[in-house]
This record gives sequence, structure tokens and C-alpha cells, in this order.
Amino acid sequence: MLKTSPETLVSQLLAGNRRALARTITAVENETPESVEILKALYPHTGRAYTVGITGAPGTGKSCLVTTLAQHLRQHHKTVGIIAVDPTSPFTGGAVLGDRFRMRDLSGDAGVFIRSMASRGQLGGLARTTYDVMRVMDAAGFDIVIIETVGAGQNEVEIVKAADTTIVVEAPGLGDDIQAIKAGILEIADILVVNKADNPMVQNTVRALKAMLDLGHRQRTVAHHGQLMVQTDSSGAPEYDFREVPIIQTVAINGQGVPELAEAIESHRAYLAESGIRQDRHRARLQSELVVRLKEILLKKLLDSVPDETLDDVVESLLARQMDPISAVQFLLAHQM
Ligand SMILES: Nc1nc2c(ncn2[C@@H]2O[C@H](COP(=O)(O)OP(=O)(O)O)[C@@H](O)[C@H]2O)c(=O)[nH]1
Ligand SMILES: [Mg+2]
Repeated sequence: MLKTSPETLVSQLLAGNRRALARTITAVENETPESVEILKALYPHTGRAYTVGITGAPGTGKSCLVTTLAQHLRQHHKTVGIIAVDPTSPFTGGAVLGDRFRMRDLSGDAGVFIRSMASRGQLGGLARTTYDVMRVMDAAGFDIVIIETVGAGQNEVEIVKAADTTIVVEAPGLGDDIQAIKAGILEIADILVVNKADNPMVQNTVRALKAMLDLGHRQRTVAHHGQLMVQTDSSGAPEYDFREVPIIQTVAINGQGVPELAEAIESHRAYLAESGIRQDRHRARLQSELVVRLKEILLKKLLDSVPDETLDDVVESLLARQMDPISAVQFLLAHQM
């Protein structure tokens, strides 16, 4: 196979070439040396896509929901990029979605691009790699980029928190408790979805979620004297945000409730834009990305410049209580080449 230069790949991607897009994502996922040049060249073309994160326990119907949501968005002439970070159920292949679901409707559509990502093995961490892939899809011109993750690990939660709108999916019949509460991810939701609303137990789940939201709201109101406060944490997500979190009931396998979900996303998007929160979040996220990248490089530079023996000697001095950790850091900083 002929090797394409990063420049060619980038111009092909920007021109809408799907093969170039697929190859770019692979390069970014594998963190190849070329991917650095590619990401640099793509950055000026990013910042336009609206990103939606979808998380929740396995089996709640996230992949089905992403599919129906994407179909709905396509009907409204929006192009959609999908990133599925779910080791338990590969998105492509269609098997997960069952026969009733026509995955081909999406995969034959030039306005949709689906990419599954393994959740292991990335050097810079899954959250960063996924974020870079989001940027690639953004630069490729998709209007909406949807990221599905299993709401299990901290990594996965970090990923969806980076999205503009975060949806937490719940479903009746997955045990006695609300799965999202167990996983501790309820508080990151901008929109709550109770999927599998065709299940007769759905109202129990909705009631339980409402009770949780009321409780959370009261506590936050008391804690902050009822003032509207939007603070951002390190990932840029607002910690206190008194906007009502809507609960939308859906049946992902037949599309029921999906137009309402799309409306809720649209209304959250308008809220973020009007309140200036979206801009604040993006600023905070870029700031934290900058700090993380700086830390990595500075640390690497320092460690590269200090011989291994010196480092070993310092550790031995610490162990022997001849030097304290603060002085050790000062010593290493002073002795770097
Ligand atoms: N009855 C019913 N089943 C659903 C619904 N949505 C998804 N499912 C089924 O739930 C299972 C898990 O769906 P999937 O989308 O893979 O869940 P994920 O693990 O959250 O991505 C599949 O067998 C789907 O057919 C729904 O609204 N109603
Ligand atoms: Mg899935």
C-alpha cells in the first residue's frame, strides 16, 4: 500500500474522504508519529461539531438509542459521527442491535460515520485518545458527534463529561436499584433517559429518578443559598447548575420518545449557548488540556535529563532519611541538564 503523507491525508479528510477519515482515526488511536502532525493541522478546523455523550449501565439500550437518535438527526439533515467506547458490545457488526434494527440504514449513509474504540492500550490514556478522535470527526465536518461509553469506570465518565450534552441512560428491569446511582454517574447528567419504556416497570424507574433529582436539587439549593452558581471542575463541567434535568422516556428499538430526546438536546444546547456555559466549559477544558500536556512534557524532559543512578541515589537517601522529599525535588530540579 502506498504511504500517504500526513498533508495528503489531512486534505483528503477535509474534502470528505471517508477512507482518509478512517485512516486518520487509526493513526490517532495508535498515537503514531504522523498523528501529531495530523492533529496539529486539523485543529484550526475543529470547534464546530456539537458533542453528545451517552453513558449508562450495560444493557440499558445505549447503542440502540444512539442508532435511532442518529437516524432522527439524519432525517433533519444533520450529519453524525459516532464513537462507541464499549468493550462489551462492538457497535459495528449489527449483531448487538438485533434483526429488527436496520443498522445498514446508517452504515450505507455518507452522512454517518461510526467508529468503535477499544478501551485498552492507549499510551496517553483513553480519555485523551477519545477526545482526539472527537476532534478528528469534528474537523471532518460532522454536525453532531455522539460518544457512547459504558458508565463503569472513571475513564468512561471523564469521556462523556467532555461532551457538550451528557445523557445518562437508565432502564427498568436491570435489578432493584437504579444503575446510574450505583455507578455514581447521575450527577453528570444534563438529560436523563429512561429507555425500555415498553417495560411495565418504567414508571417505578421514573419515580425513583425524580426522587433522586429532587433530593439533589434541595441539597444543592441549601448549600448555595439558592444562588445560581456555575463552577467548573478540572474537566470543565459545571458542578452547580440548577437547570432542571429532564427525564425522557424512550423505546430505542422503535424510536418512540427519540424526537423528544432530540428536542431536549436542542434545548440544552440553546441553554449552554445563551448562558455562556458552553464557552466557559470549552475554555476550562482547553486550559486543563494545556496543563496536562505541559506536565507530561516537562516531567519527561526532567526525567530524561537525570541519570537513572542519580534517581536511585536520591531514593536511597530518602529511605535512609538523609534527605526529605521536598529537598529531593529541589535537588533534581537544580541538577537537570
Ligand atoms: N424492550 C426493549 N428492549 C430494548 C430497548 N432498547 C434496547 N433494547 C434491547 O436491549 C439490549 C441491549 O441493547 P444495547 O443497545 O446493546 O445496550 P447497551 O449495552 O446499553 O449499548 C438489546 O437486546 C436491545 O435489543 C427498548 O427500548 N425496549
Ligand atoms: Mg453499547
